[in-house]
Amino acid sequence: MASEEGAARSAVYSDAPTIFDKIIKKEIPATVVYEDDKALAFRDISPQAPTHIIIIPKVKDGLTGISKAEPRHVEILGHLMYVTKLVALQEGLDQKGYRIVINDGPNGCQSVFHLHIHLLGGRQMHWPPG
Ligand code: DGP
Repeated sequence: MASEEGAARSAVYSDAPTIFDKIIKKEIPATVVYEDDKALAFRDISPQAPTHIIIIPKVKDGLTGISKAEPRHVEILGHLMYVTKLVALQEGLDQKGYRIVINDGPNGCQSVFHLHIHLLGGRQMHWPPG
């Protein structure tokens, strides 16, 4: 079993601050590739592709995962999608393409309960995904 899958299986759902809050507050290091007033993008610590970037909202506001989205989150969700496109362009992924992923819950392999978009690129992706 991949370590990410093991982490997701043992993850306990919580609305408590996560490791991503420490990255937002610069309490732990991360390789940040994009930042604005609402969003932060940084390289995944356990990359699953040559380019693997995590895009998050700086304010979680209850958005522990996409399944918790409410009407008030529509604007930030749209912003995060647009930021993902900007980061893909910045990373030179736009010519050959890329994949974006949002894991949700145990079956979705979510291990960090702060909504995040995975941007994966730099290799051929396969379908169906694992
Ligand atoms: P998910 O399984 O969808 O919840 O993805 C969480 C991702 O977060 C996973 O791919 C690894 C990444 N991650 C976890 N902790 C850290 C960290 O401390 N730093 C960085 N850069 N990434 C992390």
